[in-house]
Formats: sequence, C-alpha cells, structure tokens
Amino acid sequence: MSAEISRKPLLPFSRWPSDLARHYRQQAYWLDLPLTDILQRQAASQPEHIAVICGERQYSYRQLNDDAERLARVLHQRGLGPGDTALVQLPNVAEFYIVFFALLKAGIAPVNALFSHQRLELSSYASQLQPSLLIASARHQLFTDAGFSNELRTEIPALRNIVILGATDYAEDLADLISQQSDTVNAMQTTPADEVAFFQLSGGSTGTPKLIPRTHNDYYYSVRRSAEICALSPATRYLCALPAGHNYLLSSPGSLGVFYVGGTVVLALDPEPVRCFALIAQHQVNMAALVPSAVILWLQAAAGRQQQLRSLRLLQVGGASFAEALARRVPAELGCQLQQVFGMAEGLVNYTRLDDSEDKIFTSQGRPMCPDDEVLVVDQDGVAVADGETGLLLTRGPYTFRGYYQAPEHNLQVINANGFYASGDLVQKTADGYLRVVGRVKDQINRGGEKIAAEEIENLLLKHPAIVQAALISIPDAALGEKSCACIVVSDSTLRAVSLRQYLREQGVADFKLPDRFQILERLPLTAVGKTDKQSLRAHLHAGLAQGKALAAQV
Ligand code: AMP
Ligand code: DBH
Repeated sequence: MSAEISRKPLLPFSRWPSDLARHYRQQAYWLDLPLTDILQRQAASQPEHIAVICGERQYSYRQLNDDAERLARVLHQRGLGPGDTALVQLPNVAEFYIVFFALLKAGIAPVNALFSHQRLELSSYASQLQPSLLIASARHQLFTDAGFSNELRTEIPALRNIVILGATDYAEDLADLISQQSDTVNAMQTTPADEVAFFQLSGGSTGTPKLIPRTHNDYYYSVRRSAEICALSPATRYLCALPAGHNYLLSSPGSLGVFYVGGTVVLALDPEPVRCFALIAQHQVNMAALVPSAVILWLQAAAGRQQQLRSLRLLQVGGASFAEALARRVPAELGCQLQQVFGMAEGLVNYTRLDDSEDKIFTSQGRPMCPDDEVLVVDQDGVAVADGETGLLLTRGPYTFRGYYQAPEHNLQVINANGFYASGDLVQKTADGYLRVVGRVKDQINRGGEKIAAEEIENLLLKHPAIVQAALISIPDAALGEKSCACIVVSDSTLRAVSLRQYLREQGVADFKLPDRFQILERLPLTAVGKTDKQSLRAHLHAGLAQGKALAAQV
C-alpha cells in the first residue's frame, strides 16, 4: 500500500487562450503526450542502444528508463505526485536525466538549478516553489554537510525529502534510491500534458530570479521540431558540455531532442577544449552545442588537433552574440558546419537551417522554428518597424510561455495585452523572416551566455553599509563578449574589490555574477526622470577603456 497519496491542486500558471490552444492542437503541435514519452518510446523500440555516456558509464535506453521508473516509484510511494515540486541541482552526470524523467513520471515538477548557483539562487527558487523534495550533489559546497539543507528545511515547511548524490552523513544517497525496488502497486501518473511539467530558469532582469512554467505539450513540440530541423537520427552523438538543464542543452534540440530520435548523449562537465576534444575523438561525437566564448577557446585549441575533431559534423552556437568574423572561422578551423541558435528559456527558438546559404549562417541568428511563431519587431510605442530596421522583439506561439510563475506584476511589464512576450532583445528582421540580434534593452549582462540581472547584484551591493549607490553595467570583453562592472558611490574610500567580492560571495550569490570590475564614482549620472543613466555610464566607461585610460578610482 502506498503512503498518503498526494492530492494537491495542480500548479497554477498562465494558460494559452482556448482559441490558440485549439489551433495548436489542430496543427499537431500539441499532441497531448507527456514528456516521458520521449524516453519510453526508445526504451520500447531500441532498448539496448546507448542513450547516455557519462565518464566510464554507459546507459542504454532500457537502463535509463528502468532507473527513472524505479526512482519514480520510490518517490510516489512516499506520497509525492502531481501538485508537488522539486528543487534539483546536479552537475552534468547521467543521474541528471534519471532524476528528470523520474520526476516527470511521478508527476513532480522540478526546477533544475545550475550547478554554479549558490545559496541565494537556491533559496529564491525554493521560496517560490515550496518544494517537497530536494535533490542535490555532495560535490557542491553547499551540500557537503547538513548546514544548508537544514536552513532550507526550516524555511520551507513542505521540504520533507532531501536526497543527495554521493554519500553524506545527513541525507539519503540518490544512488540507493535509484537501485531500490518499490512494492508500490498504485498507478503513477504524470501531470496532464497541458499542465506544468517542469520549470525553466530565466536569466532575468529583476532583483529575484524568475521561474518559467513549461507544459508537456509546449516543450515536447519544441523538442520534436528542433530534432527535425537539426536532422537528428539514431546515429547522432551529441556532446553536452554546457549545463544539461539549460533550455539550449535540454531542448534546442539538446539531450531531449537526441533521446527523442534515439541517438546518444555524451556528457562533459564543461566545455574545456582539451577534455572535450578527447571525448569527441573517443566517442565519435558528431554534434555539439556551445556558447560563443567556448567557441573562442575551441578555435584556439584546435590548431594541430583537427584530427581529434574529424567526426564532428555540426556545431551549434547560441546564447550570446556571435561575431561574424568568428562564425566564418568555424567550418575551416573546426571542420564542421555551423548552426546559429537564438533562443530563450521562455520559449521562442530560432535556427539557421542546415541548407541555408553560408551568408545566412554567418550573418543571422536564424528564423523561428514554427510556422505559428508570431514575431513582431516594434518601436517603443509598439508600432511595427520596417524590415531591416532595429526594434524590440515581441513573440507568442505554441511553445512560448504566457507568464512567469507567480509574478503578476513583472508579467504586466513583459507580456502585452495580446499575450506577446517582450524578450528585451533588439533585433532586425529580414523580409524572409531571419533575425539578427543587435542589442538589448533589458537590464541584463550576458557574460559569455551566462545572464546576470543587474538589479539583483545592485540590490546586494546596496546592502553593504559603505555603498551609497550602485549600478551594474556591461563592459566589452574579447573572450566573453561582455563582463560586468559595478559602478558605486561609497562612503568609505578604503573599500577594495577583493573585499567587495568576498562580501557578495558571503551573501550567497553565484560566482559568475560577481562584478569583474568595480568603479568608484562621485555620483551616478541620472536621466531626465531621475533614474540611473546606464547608457551614459556605459559610454563614459567604454570611452575610458578604449583609450586605455587608467580610470581614476578603479578599486
Ligand atoms: P534566457 O531568457 O535567460 O533564456 O536568455 C535568453 C536570452 O539570451 C535572449 O533573450 C537573448 O538576449 C540571449 N541570446 C540567446 N541566444 C542568442 C544569440 N544567438 N545571439 C544573441 N543573444 C542571444
Ligand atoms: O540563451 C538561451 O537561453 C538559449 C540559447 C539557445 C536558449 O534558451 C535556447 C537556445 O533554447
């Protein structure tokens, strides 16, 4: 007999209006199938084919599905199910997929935190989701001992299950749960296909990280269509060397796309080229997905090592602006085709197509994957601009969300009355529907594909007793595209960058969000309405940097 069965209400989220939902079903974008179907169909049709390679371990589709099924039953037996949520933080290991599918099978909606996330990010997700389950890794500094888990338990009354990958003296080991046979006979159920399956993370532009509800229907469509556009097949051997839970690596076409067609995912902990090249050679990888900053590293490392990359056919690049000059080097120096990807965890994904002209592939970020992706490029008054002109991107469609989780005020700012999402990107659209990303208006720094919401860091800086004003802005960087600079007005001129970084670290923020540079100013420039004038701040700083001037008060 199962313990108490969860009879919680399903999770609230902003739904598509019924006329659009009907249209998306008619067009067979929404098939009313759960995401678990991705794995189950392969486990049935080619059970012995290798799904995941993780170091020395290889998982067949059968093993992956069996492991996920066992873990799901154990969780189900503990009374977890639809209406429950989970906070998950795992590095790029096979267990990431076992856990993801197990939670979907049991109807538990996870959010996959990045492994670089620290106390502040995890606490924020937990307080927004009120999870009943935490699954994390003992290799993360927050989970080597019971301290942080206990903190979370106190803050989140619902959090009754803590499971850690790796042996600890305070929690159950994930490996034990995966191998445990459960005697549950109760039917386990996924959430309905038009309800929340899991949450994606937004790079954000506000003080608090936001969660993006994704339904089975909308996400499964984006996976199928991406797999089709990228011409995946059972012979696909895909290197996943960026965080496996990121929307790009999960669904564009990502590992889920590869699983959908029955190919093989090869996991790497990070995109460091020497190790990745060895994995490519060893496992005959033919496709990989990178951010531009990693491509730079690969290009540098490739000289003299092309032999190792011989199996590579397609390299996807996305997540941040990719300079045309670099794009042109990819085929010649890495010996493979380039595909540009411009996507967002909120939905819309654009791809250059495999048969596009070189010119399109090198100079555009692709076009939307779905005929029913509605993309508008508008001026500040919401009026469409002419083709080729720069404007703000607005979009809605069968896999673009309709609002962040429980964030009604922020949603009013980013979702318009017709349900279009304003991504904050400045783009140009060609007559044939291709997009170029030329800038952004959202208050975000894109540090090599890792997004930093300026406001989040400014709020933390302002808590420091000696900081009077703070503005985080981007500065150009050859390797990362952008780095961050904190412009601060202080009441104590002996403040130093090291101690400020240490201070931020103690607040529990992820390392990639720590300002690369601090600039002390007498005052921050203001706009006519009295807001910090970041444009003039950036111009001032960039001009100084360009002239190689030692800026007076850099600390
Ligand atoms: P997020 O909303 O955190 O998933 O981040 C998505 C954002 O990343 C987009 O709105 C863009 O600002 C940026 N982005 C993604 N892909 C590209 C790309 N290929 N070129 C430029 N910016 C990109
Ligand atoms: O940056 C992104 O969020 C992103 C990039 C490429 C994304 O979500 C995607 C493809 O799906």
